[in-house]
Amino acid sequence: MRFGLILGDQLHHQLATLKALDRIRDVILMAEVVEEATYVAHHPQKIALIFSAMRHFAKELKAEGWRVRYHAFQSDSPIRSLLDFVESQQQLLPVTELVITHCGEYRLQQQIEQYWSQQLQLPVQCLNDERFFCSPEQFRHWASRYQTLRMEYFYREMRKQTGYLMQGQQPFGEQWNYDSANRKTWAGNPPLPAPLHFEHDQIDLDVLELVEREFSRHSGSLDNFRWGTTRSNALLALEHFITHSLPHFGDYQDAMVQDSDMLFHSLLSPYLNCGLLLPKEVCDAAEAAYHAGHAPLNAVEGFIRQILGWREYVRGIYWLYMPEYASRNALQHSAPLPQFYWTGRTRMNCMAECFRNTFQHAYAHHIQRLMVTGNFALLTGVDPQQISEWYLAVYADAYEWVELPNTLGMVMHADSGLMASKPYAASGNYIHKMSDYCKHCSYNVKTRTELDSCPFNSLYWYFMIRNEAKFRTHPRMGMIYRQLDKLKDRHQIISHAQQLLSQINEL
Ligand code: FAD
Ligand code: DLZ
Ligand code: SF4
Repeated sequence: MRFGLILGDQLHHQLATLKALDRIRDVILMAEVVEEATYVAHHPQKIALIFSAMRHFAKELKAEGWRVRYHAFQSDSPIRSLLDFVESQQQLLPVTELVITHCGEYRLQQQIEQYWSQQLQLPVQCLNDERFFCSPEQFRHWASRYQTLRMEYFYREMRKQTGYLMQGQQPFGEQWNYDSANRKTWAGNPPLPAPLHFEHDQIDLDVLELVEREFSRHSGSLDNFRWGTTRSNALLALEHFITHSLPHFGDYQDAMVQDSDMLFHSLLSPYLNCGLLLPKEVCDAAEAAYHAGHAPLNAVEGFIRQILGWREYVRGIYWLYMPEYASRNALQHSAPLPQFYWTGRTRMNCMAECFRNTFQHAYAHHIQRLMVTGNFALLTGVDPQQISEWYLAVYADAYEWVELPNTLGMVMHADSGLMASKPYAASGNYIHKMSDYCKHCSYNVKTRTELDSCPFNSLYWYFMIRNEAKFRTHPRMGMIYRQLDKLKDRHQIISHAQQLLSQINEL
């Protein structure tokens, strides 16, 4: 008899573990455990989504004839970790081997490789995770051929490999990337799709009650929990996105709007990351919408690029450079994370809006993460590990393999430009251009050094001044430094920014 351990982010019926095992002879193990639920202070909605999706998945496996041993969460249980659970089952059943699919996170994969087999006195077989388009080995091979690992070149290879939006070796529309067409602001038209709500069944209700009781000290509210927790609901979410939002996804991809939390984004990342959806079926559905004339090329290309390009690329970077990647800090940032990242209370309206979305829905769309909360952490020199822990905790889709490269590489420029050739630093002007947040803010986005000036403005220039030695000669940043040279209030900017940094929790 073999055990197959299935993790909370491996909830797919075609998982390699299930394909390798025999439903009559072998036993599936699944466990809700303290160690996984608390290695960061996960948003309660993230825990509820994972526990409920795990319970539904276990029920489906049983209905298909699998033998499943499931450990439901108990805070006082002696079973604290996944290893404890495997050990406890080993006492009860004559097991000869443990089979797992490669973990998403380095932390757990290392534990398994380093000591599980020895501690259990059991062979452990680790299978490749076939849910992705590109394996870590394939990515390593791709990376070995390039000096700089730009996403765009990786993406083009993946387009050729999969044939998405391709005519032979050439892209549809003769252009690989329609990003420049995807920068519109949104002022009420076209209307936003109605958000999708899923009825809670008894499993959801039990889990919501459990999470409320056990994890209420974690930041974030359960009140607006509206994630689907089964594969069939995740498929409905996919259909809802393709029908209502995909046609506008491209145009408004970078827009931000007061009180509009999702705009035309898909909200599919939590399902993709926990296994309820496969990236291939999501890209297939988007491409089919293009061929059916339902969505334009800029939208479909933009969407497929996020999944086939960015998502696969960040996973490749993660496995190529871990564990050393996690401690990178090229700009030597060490400031503590401001308290308002956990409370959401700040007078900066753009930040408050992103925090509201985050804590109400365990969600924020990409540009909120990158250009508002991320940009602020970059400008204020927050310790990359602290901001990284925050992103890993607060989103329903957060797993280290995708969160870490986005945070260290895209947001914090902590990997010396490995992922992003220049830092994504921006002043209030960018936020003003891409959103209506500044209209609702008590700070003034037009000034730099007044008492009520937008903090992003002086902090932006102070960041450029602090890092002048690194960036002045950067080929894509020359214009910024030419602008800086023309500023007459450089000294005031420095003292204003220093003043803000000294009382950052008051902003
Ligand atoms: P959409 O805008 O609808 O995009 C479609 C899909 O493309 C997403 O579902 C996602 O699977 C994929 N995608 C888009 N952008 C990225 C990207 N940069 N990297 C990887 N996949 C991408 N995404 C996560 O899935 N988990 C994380 O923990 C995570 N942490 C992030 C941290 C930071 C600091 C930043 C800047 C981005 C992070 N992202 C993360 C990427 C991105 O913000 C989310 O994937 C996206 O906001 C999820 O919302 P959506 O499903 O509505 O995405
Ligand atoms: C994120 C998460 C949480 C909150 N809880 C569990 C759990 O109790 N049991 C489980 O198997 N998985 C959980 N997960 C997902 C794991 O953390 C994830 O599988 C690992 O980080 C490896 O990617
Ligand atoms: Fe944000 Fe500045 Fe605009 Fe206020 S004025 S919303 S702080 S960018």
